[in-house]
Amino acid sequence: MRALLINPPYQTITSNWGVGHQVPLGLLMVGGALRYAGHEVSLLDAEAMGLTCTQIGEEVRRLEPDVVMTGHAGSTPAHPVCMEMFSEIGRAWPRALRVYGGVFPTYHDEQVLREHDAVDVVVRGEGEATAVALLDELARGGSASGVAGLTCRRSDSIIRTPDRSVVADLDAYRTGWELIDDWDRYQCFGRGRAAIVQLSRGCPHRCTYCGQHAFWKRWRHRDPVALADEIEWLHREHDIRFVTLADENPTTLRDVWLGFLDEMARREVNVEFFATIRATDIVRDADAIARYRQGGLRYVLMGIDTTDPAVIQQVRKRSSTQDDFTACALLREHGIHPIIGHIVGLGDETWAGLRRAGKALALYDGDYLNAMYAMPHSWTRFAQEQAGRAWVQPDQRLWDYRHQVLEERHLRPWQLFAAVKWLELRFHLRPRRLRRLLLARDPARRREAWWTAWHTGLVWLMEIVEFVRRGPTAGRRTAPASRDAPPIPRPRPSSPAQVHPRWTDRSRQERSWPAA
Ligand code: B12
Ligand code: SF4
Repeated sequence: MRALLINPPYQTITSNWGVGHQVPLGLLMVGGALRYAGHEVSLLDAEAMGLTCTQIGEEVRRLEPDVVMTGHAGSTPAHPVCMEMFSEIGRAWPRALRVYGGVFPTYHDEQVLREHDAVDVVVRGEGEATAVALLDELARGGSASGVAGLTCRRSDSIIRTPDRSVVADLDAYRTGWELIDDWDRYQCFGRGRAAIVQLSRGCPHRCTYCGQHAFWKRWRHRDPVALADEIEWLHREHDIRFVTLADENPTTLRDVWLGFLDEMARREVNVEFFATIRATDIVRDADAIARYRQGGLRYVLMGIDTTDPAVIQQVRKRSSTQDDFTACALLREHGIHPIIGHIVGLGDETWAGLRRAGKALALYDGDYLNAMYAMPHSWTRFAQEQAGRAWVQPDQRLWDYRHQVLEERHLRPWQLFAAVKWLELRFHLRPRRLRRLLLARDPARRREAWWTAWHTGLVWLMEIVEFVRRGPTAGRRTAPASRDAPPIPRPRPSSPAQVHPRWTDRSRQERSWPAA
């Protein structure tokens, strides 16, 4: 079967002005599995190429695939543009089966099929095995309804086939790196070309606002040596210098985590890492933080989430302010940048509470602050607990952690927005932090810090511009009438952009991984 994977044209301020576009790992993993099973696969990264839906439709008509597949990392806010894109593809090339996967459609499968004729099949959960089974079945002349792990239409009804069990051996599948035709599109932190990989899937914790632990069902890990081989190969073949670990919780088993880092250190590959790690695990590994650094770990995002001990309890974070403080200090001492993830709106926000949070965050003395808003994703316990709270943001495109969605009793949306911007500014302009980063002795480090300061500043500014532009609609109160999903606004008109010419280069189909 000829499958076309499309990274949808979902654009964010954080990607366009901040960290940059990153490889669509979910699609690459599905694509690798399909290629390995003998299907012909191509990737169109419409996000990184800045394509419009009309241009995507034209490409699809030209390529005449049997199946078009999409899904996006920013799954909930990307949903409206995925639907707009599928509708356009339906008009341009109606013969292709349209398959949709990822977090949001997994939890809203029936609703998506009910509301959108443009979608034929929703793949629930992990995509590799289900996508292969689906295309194999279609190649045999069968139908989607005979394949486990998906939701589709049969006659006039929507059917959910039985759940598929999770992939037990993560090394059994390989990522379809050869689907990427221009690695220069993907860069991070001013370090050059960047990739994303997973050492593990899942998380043993149960924070109430997070749905990722349930999505992957249970924690599993790859062979650390096989992953180190793959990263070394990416560096050698594609000059990858920066790698993001997409794991929810890579440190779950200390031996596996340190085994991976030791393996990277032994190889002395010039690759640095970004990972999201719990403060409690950093404290657990206090005697081994030097090994984190030797393995190439450079940026650590810690979901500190709140500086209020009562809220830490309420969201079942299973950590403490002391852990958060100690973890930041440990990382800093070893030349690793602590990025503090702070969520606004988990509890009731007040001016006094936000002032206290600002002081506490400054005390932690992390290098960067990633301030986010609480999202009431329907599949989380947090959403159930907040069921009575009104939404100030019904536009699903803005359910992206960067916009307030839940109403605050004590603060109006513009007040909360101003407070968050103030929190970010105050944190990033601390003299101690500025001296440490921007005046670092090592010129390469200094350059990287200036790059990051510039891009962090741009995101900060562009978010203010966007808030002001949205004007009065920036925070309109709506009752939480439906817990299904917010209404989807009418698509915006498309803007012109170029189709990247190299995408038509079929020779890359011949490249394969691994080399050895
Ligand atoms: C790495 C990462 C990023 C990176 C890179 C994103 C990228 N281009 O890949 C960066 C930092 C850029 C980023 C940005 C954002 N991210 Co992000 N990100 C992650 C992270 C840490 C890992 C994602 C990942 O690669 N997972 C591994 C892959 C293999 O999983 P997957 O994509 O889900 O794919 C599997 C299945 O879902 C399924 N599947 C997926 N698509 C499809 C399609 C088909 C056809 C099929 C069959 C199957 C299928 O099969 C895949 C393999 O099993 C997760 C948190 C986490 N630990 O999960 C958040 C996460 C995905 N991000 C999230 C969000 C919201 C965003 C932003 C919108 C935030 C913002 N406002 O800027 C932006 C989106 C911008 C963008 N252009 O991507 C949310 C999504 C939540 C939701 N339900 O909507 C997550 C879950 C974090 C969270 N806090 O909840 N992100
Ligand atoms: S927030 Fe992090 S630690 Fe908590 S359940 Fe989600 S992935 Fe696990």
